[in-house]
Amino acid sequence: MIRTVTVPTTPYEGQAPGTSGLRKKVRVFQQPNYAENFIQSVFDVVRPAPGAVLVIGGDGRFHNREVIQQAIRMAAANGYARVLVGRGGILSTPAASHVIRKYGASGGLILSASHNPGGPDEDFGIKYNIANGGPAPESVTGAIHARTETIDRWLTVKADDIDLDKLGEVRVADTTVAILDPVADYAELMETLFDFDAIRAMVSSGFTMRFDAMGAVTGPYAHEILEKRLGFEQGTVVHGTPLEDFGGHHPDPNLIHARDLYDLMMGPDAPDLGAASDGDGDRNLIIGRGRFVTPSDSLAMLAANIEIAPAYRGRLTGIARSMPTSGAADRVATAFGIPCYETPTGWKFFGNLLDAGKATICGEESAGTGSDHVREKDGLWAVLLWLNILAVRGISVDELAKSHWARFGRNYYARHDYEAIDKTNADALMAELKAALPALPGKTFGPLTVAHADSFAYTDPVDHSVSENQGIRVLFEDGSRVVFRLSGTGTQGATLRVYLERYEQPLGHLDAETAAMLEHQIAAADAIAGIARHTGRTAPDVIT
Ligand code: G16
Repeated sequence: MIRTVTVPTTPYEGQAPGTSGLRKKVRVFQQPNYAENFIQSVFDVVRPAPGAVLVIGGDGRFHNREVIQQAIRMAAANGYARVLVGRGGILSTPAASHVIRKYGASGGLILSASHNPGGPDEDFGIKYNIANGGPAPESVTGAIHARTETIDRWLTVKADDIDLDKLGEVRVADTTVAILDPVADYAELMETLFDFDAIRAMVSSGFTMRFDAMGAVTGPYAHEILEKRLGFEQGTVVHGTPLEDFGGHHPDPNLIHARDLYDLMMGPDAPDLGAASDGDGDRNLIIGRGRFVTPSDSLAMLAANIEIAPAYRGRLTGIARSMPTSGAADRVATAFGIPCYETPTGWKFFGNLLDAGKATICGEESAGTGSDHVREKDGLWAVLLWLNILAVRGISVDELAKSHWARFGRNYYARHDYEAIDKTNADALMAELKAALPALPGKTFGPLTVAHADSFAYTDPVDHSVSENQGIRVLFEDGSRVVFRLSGTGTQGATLRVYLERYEQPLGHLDAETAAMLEHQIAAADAIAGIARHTGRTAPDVIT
């Protein structure tokens, strides 16, 4: 059955070409043909071969089920032999990545707007992952984007909605649709990576934790793995039922949106470990009793200890981090004599490095950490690796952080976000900044002198593709830096992110206040970019 397209706008309008997925308000997605245009554009670009398998799942947010039913009919009309769907339409992003790999699927549709809020007036999203389980690379997302601009029809079959809550197989036209347990394959994979016995022993000797699933997709995974398999007492997992609106919260595991967890961890009743994950389960937050660990530090600390976990013994070939992520991981790589790759922001840039065995662990400042076990960042995986390390080393998070800094030094780090600013002003700020780069070296800002300033470009070491304009870096002579980028994931106006970093030697001030340590970098960032002048804002909305 062929449907003619009537939607006047192209789905991607307003999003940069190459953005991994489509992310818009639910109301936008509810327009007739809107999601269908995007899904058909994906199918037109990837052209499923005979026998092809497609995975479909999402984070359970509002509008998930409607789009899944439509996507199943469209997959049938586009010739997929088999479609694998998580029960209830649920699959966390890392679980979807694993299912794609395990069952040899040609790709998958993941329905999520990640950490953005959900509900009728909030956000929705769809992204396509390729056969390696990872986000589609820019060559594919660019082709999908181009196709959305010319598409004039989409294909579907006439079939009723199927029961998404019943495990088993049904036929939709000539396609077999299998409803899978969304947790089972993922939980089994985790058991092969980590020393569950060591963690169980630590739990039975009194180690406690709180895991905040934030009303989002990781609830069922965390109940099964942490409470059922590892023996943490019931109630360890809070907000563990995926809700269409995430209980009205913003499922972003940071110090603003996971404030309750932070307060608990800083108070007298703190358990040994506090952790949280986001809407689709790929991000993580780690807080020890009285000790918050930045995502950049978490990457470095996990990398330095990853060989403790059984599946990684003798296997750390390299580390990869996104450019705005702090250089803490680089110190570990240097000490271990292995490479550390600096990629643009976006998990898709890690795919080639992981496929080629050049990197074993990857991470980003935006609270994503993962390894070559799947091709997405993985929130629960990071929590389990922390647990495995703490269980074997027999120390607390705070002790581990302090011993890490005493060995490698500490990268003080903060990100300042200016949210929902006018897009024209944001573009003007970035354009002016870029034009000013050549004149910056040698200039001084308080005690800081600019050593180097550029617009970050990346050449993929595997396929040699080049990605330009990936953020502005200003490096100072003392080794500190500021980085400026516009977010690619916001759905309202523009979000300016300013990343601030300063390194302190092992014998320096290792336990100082971050804001005080970054005082000069903060002042320099405003002076260099004219943030207040362009945005009218004198302070960031969010500091992480
Ligand atoms: C997505 C990507 C991440 C990336 C983040 C950047 O995260 O998957 O790899 O770090 O966007 O966000 P922004 O452009 O807003 O800084 P997620 O968790 O939203 O899928």
